[in-house]
Amino acid sequence: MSTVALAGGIGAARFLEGLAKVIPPEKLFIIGNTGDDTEIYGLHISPDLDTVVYTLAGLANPTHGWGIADDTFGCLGSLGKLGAETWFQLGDRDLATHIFRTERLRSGTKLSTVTSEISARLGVRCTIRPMSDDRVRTIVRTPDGNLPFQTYFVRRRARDKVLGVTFDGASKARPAPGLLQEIRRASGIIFCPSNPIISVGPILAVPGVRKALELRRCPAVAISPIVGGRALKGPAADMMAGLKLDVSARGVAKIYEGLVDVFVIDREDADLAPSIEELGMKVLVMNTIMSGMAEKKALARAVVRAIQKHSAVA
Ligand code: FO1
Repeated sequence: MSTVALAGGIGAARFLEGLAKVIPPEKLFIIGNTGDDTEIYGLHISPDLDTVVYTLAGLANPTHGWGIADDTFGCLGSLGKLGAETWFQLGDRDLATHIFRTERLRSGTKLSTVTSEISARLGVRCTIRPMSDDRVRTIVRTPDGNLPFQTYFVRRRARDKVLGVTFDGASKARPAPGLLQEIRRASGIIFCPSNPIISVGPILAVPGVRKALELRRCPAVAISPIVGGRALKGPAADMMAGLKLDVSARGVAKIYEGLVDVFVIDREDADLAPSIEELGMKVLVMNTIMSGMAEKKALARAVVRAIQKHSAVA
């Protein structure tokens, strides 16, 4: 039996780094968001999958959280001189991953297989599975029109007002191989501290995933990515405000209503605990700011303990 984790990018990767040190990594099945995948220079980029893989492989750029540490940008510089657009920072070593992935996909290999190949070859012992092998793309509705996620987020620096978010292709996407079975057989389910709208939202939009989580036979624990009304990383707070959602840990808990048994909030938000418990969840209050490995492991240990405790009660 595995622990199944639903993951976006940087926040999830940091948490998973700790988790993979407190449980056997072979028992960790990570479901990754592919809604923010994109095609650049004809290459298939899977930013969230790569962020998780690079982090667990110990290769991630510590400053950005995405990309590879100490990467160089020679290829991007040359592309710029040729007049190509270079708003998406693709490092030379990172490009090798995208070239490898794209070549394998073009030869008919599924994204889930390529992801397993990349992670195994980089020394990652957990399973990292895209939510689907089918194409799903997050589209952000703004006053300037519908923008593909990376255009909204990187090219336009997340400055547009968010009027809505949709997941193009999600309604016809099939869950990746083994994904629903892993959720059904899991000993614990974890919603990583990721953006509930654009990171976990696309995973839940894949037909069958939400239902499997609702029918879970094990405890599910979520960690709030919002602390003190601010996002730990990325545009979650602005997005939630644009969508007229309550920008707080309770707002995140509300999105996960019916899917989660224990909700982890930061000490700073302790006063929200009673109103979150009204949603039918137990609340765990602790430090959720992962400033170093000690904090990552402490948070992971607390989540694992919450799963064990809740399994004993259920
Ligand atoms: N994020 C940025 O803010 N600027 C970039 O130029 C950028 C490049 C990039 C390249 C590869 C990759 O895997 C991720 C990259 N990211 C970049 C991060 C990415 O856009 C976001 O973190 C995720 O899509 C949101 O989870």
